[in-house]
Amino acid sequence: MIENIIGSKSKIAVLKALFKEKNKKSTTIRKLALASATPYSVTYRDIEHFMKEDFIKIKKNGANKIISFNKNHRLYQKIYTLLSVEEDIDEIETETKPKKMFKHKTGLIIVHHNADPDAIGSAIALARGFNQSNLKCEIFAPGGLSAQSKRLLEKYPYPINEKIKEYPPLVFILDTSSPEQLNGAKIPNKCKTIIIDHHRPGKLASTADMKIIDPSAHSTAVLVYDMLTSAGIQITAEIAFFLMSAIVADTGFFKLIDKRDLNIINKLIDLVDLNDVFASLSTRIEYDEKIARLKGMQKTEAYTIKDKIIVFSEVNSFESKVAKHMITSFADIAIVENINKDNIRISGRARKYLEDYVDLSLIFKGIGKDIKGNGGGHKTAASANGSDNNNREIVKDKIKTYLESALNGRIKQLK
Ligand SMILES: [Mn+2]
Repeated sequence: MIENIIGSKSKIAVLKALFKEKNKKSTTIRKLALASATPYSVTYRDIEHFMKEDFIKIKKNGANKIISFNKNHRLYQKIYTLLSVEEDIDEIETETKPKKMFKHKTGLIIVHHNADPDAIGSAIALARGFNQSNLKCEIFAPGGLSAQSKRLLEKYPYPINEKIKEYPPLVFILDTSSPEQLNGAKIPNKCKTIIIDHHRPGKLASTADMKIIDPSAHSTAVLVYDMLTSAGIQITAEIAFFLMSAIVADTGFFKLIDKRDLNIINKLIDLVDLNDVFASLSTRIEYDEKIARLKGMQKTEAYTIKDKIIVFSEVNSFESKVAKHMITSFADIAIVENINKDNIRISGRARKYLEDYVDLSLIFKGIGKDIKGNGGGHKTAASANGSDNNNREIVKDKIKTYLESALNGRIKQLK
């Protein structure tokens, strides 16, 4: 019975290794274990089994056991043919050389303006991966990089061009397909363009020569991962770092995650230290903004309407960021002014859950006129700019009155 000889995965692996070695004069169990990627003890057990079946012979040579086939075994030819044929197929499938994906030798990868970790991480992973298949790509970021993206490059530096002299014949567009996102960069018509993106198709999609556009993907990085692995490109630690950073960023630190993300994360996780990824992506606040936040806190005037906390404050810069910071830490509604000699800016923020009760855009439209300027925005985020800062008390009273009616309660100062 043939299954007596090749009845398990390990037996097949060991025999295949043995067939490979058969033209050599001798082999040992240790060598076979290595060649078949099978544990020594399992290899030993299988070899003993083959010996009992009289499929192989073992001679001792000092401490080593020398193994040879019993070519007279009635199944020898059958098994040899079977495993050698399969071996050829195996070799094709596990060929380590990456497939040549494009006939071109040079290409360009363009990313959208203020390139985020998904755009830049995908671009570098693609460039590094293509390099293994002999396509050299430069990266072009016509509208610069975001602060987070710059920090990714501290871990693995990579040259990013903010200007280029000439377009190569092959151009990849990553994480966007809208020309407006390319900061005025014009790709010549003669170039072949390939779009890899997870947003809804923009204008460039209609003229692209090839497009991998999948709005159901959470990041461009997962599309790049699929492209690289299907071409047999090896995912190095560097490629894994950039892809993982892109996935972490675009899933909001794993908040929005699907099976596809999880599968890829699972493949990447052994190659990356997630702490490095998190450290690179963590938000850092500039010194000037920290000072603005601190000053904003010191000048806070706090009120309550029932259980809601409303704060008014003033700063010299970063008024919208200070207001946002306040509603994420202690306030329900924050109104922050930025007063200069000849202009005034006011920023208002409310916690998201209040959008059914207040509409800051309404009140800010009105106060825009009081400060001789304009105002508007959304229900929970609005602003006004003007040139007249003499009506500040009127503005404050208007906001208070509006909030009393919107939140249906009396406003009281908190002391
Ligand atoms: Mn993205």
